[in-house]
Amino acid sequence: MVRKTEDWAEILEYFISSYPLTSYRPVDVSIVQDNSQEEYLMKIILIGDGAVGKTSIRERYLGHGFSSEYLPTLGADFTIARESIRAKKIRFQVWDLAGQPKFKNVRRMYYGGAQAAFIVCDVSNPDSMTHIVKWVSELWKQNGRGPIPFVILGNKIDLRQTEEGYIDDLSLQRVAEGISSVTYSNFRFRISYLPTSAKTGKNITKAFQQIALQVITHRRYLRRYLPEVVSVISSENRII
Ligand SMILES: Nc1nc2c(ncn2[C@@H]2O[C@H](COP(=O)(O)OP(=O)(O)OP(=O)(O)O)[C@@H](O)[C@H]2O)c(=O)[nH]1
Ligand SMILES: [Mg+2]
Repeated sequence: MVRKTEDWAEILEYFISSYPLTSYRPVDVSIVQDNSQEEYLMKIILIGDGAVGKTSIRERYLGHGFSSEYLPTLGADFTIARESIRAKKIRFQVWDLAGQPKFKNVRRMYYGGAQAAFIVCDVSNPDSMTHIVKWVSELWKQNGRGPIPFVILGNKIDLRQTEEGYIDDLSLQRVAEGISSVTYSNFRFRISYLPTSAKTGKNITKAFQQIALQVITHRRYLRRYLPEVVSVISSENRII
């Protein structure tokens, strides 16, 4: 049976009680900018339950195609990827974390300094959606900066043609909107949702472009309203 998303009121309460506005003081939200090339470095992490397709999304994004074999990530994998968006050059540090519960302790080591995350669920696995809140909590607790933006990806949409019991886009859209109403009023960033398929490539590039925009917009806001928490570091590691 597909579990629906009626419990979001409860989950949103949890967000508010865990992170009241007054508690929001990230230590640093720097983006490293290499002046000569005007390149922004962003640390992005991929999280979500085991087997939802995080590694497949990363591989597809890097142009490495798709494999139907499941090789669980052990701990974390790291790659660099370049993106260009609105005349800005972005260099992503993409950290693909292991989703299996047994890697929880190892995983914690890789959150530090992340600017944003993809929280991936598998539209054919309703549990992966109900676990979104668990991942948000881990993300915000472990990254060292407090509440940071994320994009929810509903992956494996290609399976919808062949399987029953999938999660529909509207449910995930509602989850993102529900969380957004809280994050926007408290922290001035919104959460977005995108349906993806690592198998067909649907929305994979768009997802990375969207997350870059989210980081840039959030940083702009913080720079204006909380300038003490924002720094831009040049390629020589000088704060500029
Ligand atoms: N049909 C379909 N299968 C997918 C898609 N993405 C991933 N898969 C399959 O799902 C399985 C798990 O994919 P992975 O990318 O290894 O999952 P993961 O989230 O990295 O898993 P962990 O590393 O254990 O956390 C593999 O068999 C993939 O081929 C997709 O978009 N469509
Ligand atoms: Mg993996």
